[in-house]
Amino acid sequence: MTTISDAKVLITCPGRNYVTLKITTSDGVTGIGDATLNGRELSVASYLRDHVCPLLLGKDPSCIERIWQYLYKGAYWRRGPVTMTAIAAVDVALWDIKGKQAGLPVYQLLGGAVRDGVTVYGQASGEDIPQLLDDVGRILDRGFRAVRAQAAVPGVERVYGVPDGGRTGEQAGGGRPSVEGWDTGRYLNWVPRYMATVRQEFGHGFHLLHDVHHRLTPIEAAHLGKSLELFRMFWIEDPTPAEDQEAFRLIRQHTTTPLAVGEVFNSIWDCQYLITERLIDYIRTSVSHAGGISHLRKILSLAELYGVRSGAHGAGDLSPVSFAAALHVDLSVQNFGMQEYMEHLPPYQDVFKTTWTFEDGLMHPGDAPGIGVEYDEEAAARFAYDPKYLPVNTLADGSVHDW
Ligand code: GCO
Ligand code: MG
Repeated sequence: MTTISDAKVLITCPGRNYVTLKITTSDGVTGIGDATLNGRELSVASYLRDHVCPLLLGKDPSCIERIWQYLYKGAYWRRGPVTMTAIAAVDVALWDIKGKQAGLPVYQLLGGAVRDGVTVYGQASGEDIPQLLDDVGRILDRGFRAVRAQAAVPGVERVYGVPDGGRTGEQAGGGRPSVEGWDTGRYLNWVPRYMATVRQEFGHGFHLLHDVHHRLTPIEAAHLGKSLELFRMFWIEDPTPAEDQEAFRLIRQHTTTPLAVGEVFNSIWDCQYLITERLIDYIRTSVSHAGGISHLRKILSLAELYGVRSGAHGAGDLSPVSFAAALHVDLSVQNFGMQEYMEHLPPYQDVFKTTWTFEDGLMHPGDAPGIGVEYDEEAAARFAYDPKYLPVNTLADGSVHDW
């Protein structure tokens, strides 16, 4: 019988930190999974290295669901971002192995493609409205069919989604977490103004999205949703901190702007209420933070019953392995909605050799057996781990606000 003969954790920082689990079988097949949890990387690395890798040795790598249940139920302590990211890394590595053994890309093992390609949204931002418009134009010129728009808010020093120094998607920094400020009133006043100019300038022939990043109260989110209705958003994302799920009922009673949530969720139990009560339109859990391909597929099957579509998180702090895995899932589920694409920062491609393609706004994971990403360990060794934190948000009186 083929068994797992090695499982090791690899940490590298080609532009940003990535943790990768590499599993090797007794007949020499390797598989990789993303274990990156931005700003808390070493806790997942330790969870895997100290508690999971030793348990994998000798197991049959073909039993993906059985190993998943063994790790989930066997730990006794359940859920949480660290546990579920670690389990996800094992799961994706095992799917990668199964694909390579079968000589098939993973999406074929999941039932095959239900669409030609995966619609992804590009990221546009600006320090002011002219800059934002330039950026939206640039993204549309590249062929994207969907754009997320985020602009700086006058009077607020730094705002989520507007890169400092032009490194789109990089928000973590060294030393102690940087402190950003927040002002809900200014934000609520400003967003409809810039969305109006985006639609005036570019029309309605593309999907427009926006990430609120958990910053509003339910009634403020309801107000934002109403004020954006004319601009027909594809979604507004994370309008409120989603621990309070009943809040979405209030938002929904007031607005027809579609709602997306879920990037900080890590299990089907976090999604169940919002889906079954039809309080959201898109569920944004990711492969790598929600238990891997096996678990995400269960979440999306539940969502399909209730007309909720997928919208997987695809920030640059999820490694190319995670992004490729998401493309395989997106291609194979009927209730796909939209995939975020935050384009990894160079020199990531020194370490991660990918096979995905982008054409005319659609992505495809490619037809290489497995996930379609190879990891260059020699190159990875050149980029040492670099501790970084996400920023913290405070209000004018110094109290901490959701970032
Ligand atoms: C998104 C997300 C990210 C997160 C990041 C945190 O929609 O892409 O909100 O930008 O902030 O993944 O590590
Ligand atoms: Mg987000």
